[in-house]
Amino acid sequence: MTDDWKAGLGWGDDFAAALAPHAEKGLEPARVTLVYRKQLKVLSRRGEHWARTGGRILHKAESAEDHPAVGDWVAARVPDEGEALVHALLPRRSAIVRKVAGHQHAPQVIAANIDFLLLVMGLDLDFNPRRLERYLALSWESRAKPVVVLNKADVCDELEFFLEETKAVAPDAPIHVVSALEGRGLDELSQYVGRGKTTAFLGSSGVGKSSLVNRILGVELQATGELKDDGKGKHTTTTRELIVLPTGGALIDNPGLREIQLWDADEGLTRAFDDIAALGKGCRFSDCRHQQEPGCAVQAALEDGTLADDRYEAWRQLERELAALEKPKRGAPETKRRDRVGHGKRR
Ligand SMILES: Nc1nc2c(ncn2[C@@H]2O[C@H](COP(=O)(O)OP(=O)(O)O)[C@@H](O)[C@H]2O)c(=O)[nH]1
Ligand SMILES: [Mg+2]
Ligand SMILES: [Zn+2]
Repeated sequence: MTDDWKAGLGWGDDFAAALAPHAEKGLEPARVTLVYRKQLKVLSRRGEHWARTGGRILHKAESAEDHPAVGDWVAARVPDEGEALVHALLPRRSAIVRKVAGHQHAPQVIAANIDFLLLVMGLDLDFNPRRLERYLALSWESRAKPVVVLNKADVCDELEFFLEETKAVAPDAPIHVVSALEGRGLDELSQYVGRGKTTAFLGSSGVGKSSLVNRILGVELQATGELKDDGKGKHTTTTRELIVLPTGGALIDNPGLREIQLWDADEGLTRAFDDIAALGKGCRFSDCRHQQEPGCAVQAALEDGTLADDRYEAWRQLERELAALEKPKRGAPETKRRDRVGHGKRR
């Protein structure tokens, strides 16, 4: 492979600068395509092959966030054959982080260096503005650009209604109404996929993520499924893998995450609910929590109907979730709040 493989995957000056000190020691750039416990698959000048996380990373890691995740660019020792050894993570342009599933109190990086996060909802029973708010908070926090995709337009008689509902929840993100089945609106999506870009598809199982991927690429790359009675797709994508496109660029057809629990997403929440944030500027107290405080502009907006009750309740719910994360339970390991994405120049 020529050096071109990196550019096709979004390599840029930021990563080159971060790699420089490692390159002096003979390390090379590679991109993580798959994580399976301590075993990694990476893409390097050699193509795709196995790699291991080096001891230095494991020892220095303060949390799981410091371990390689799918999409990470790393500095690695790459032998001509056999396993590579990953020595360092290059600062991330973006990181999608959620709370690990279950009771454990810890962050988990779902994917790194994603440029566009396509938030897919079905215009059938799947449509749920509350879930979209959660996705948006996750996206804004991650620094990946959210794009709302309303799929299955072919089964929907009330497109205008759903579009208005979506705009109310996602005023700052582009919204596309598409049908993977009929091929409608797919041209609009191709701007987010391709050479130099990394794209992730997020959405419940059965909303048509794999169908969209296949239609956009024009090849049957991913298995798709008929809906079962419970509304779930049959062939659910189970591994989170960075798929390198023949045209350059990469994508992740995410498994349907059953539930997204936010982690440390204060900024993302503020951005996802910027209507409430804007109202809050008019509150009498600057630390107003918009509950019972006198002179609360948010409560006033609720009363005169400019702010919808369910929107306010959704914000409260997510805010409570984040507040609960701030106070680890007694005995839980200390987790530090800190900046997890690099501040390199964004493209
Ligand atoms: N009517 C309709 N069905 C679709 C559309 N896109 C996908 N489907 C169907 O929805 C089911 C789940 O699709 P799939 O791509 O596997 O969803 P995924 O779980 O999100 O990857 C399959 O039976 C698809 O044929 C669409 O635009 N319209
Ligand atoms: Mg799928
Ligand atoms: Zn207030």
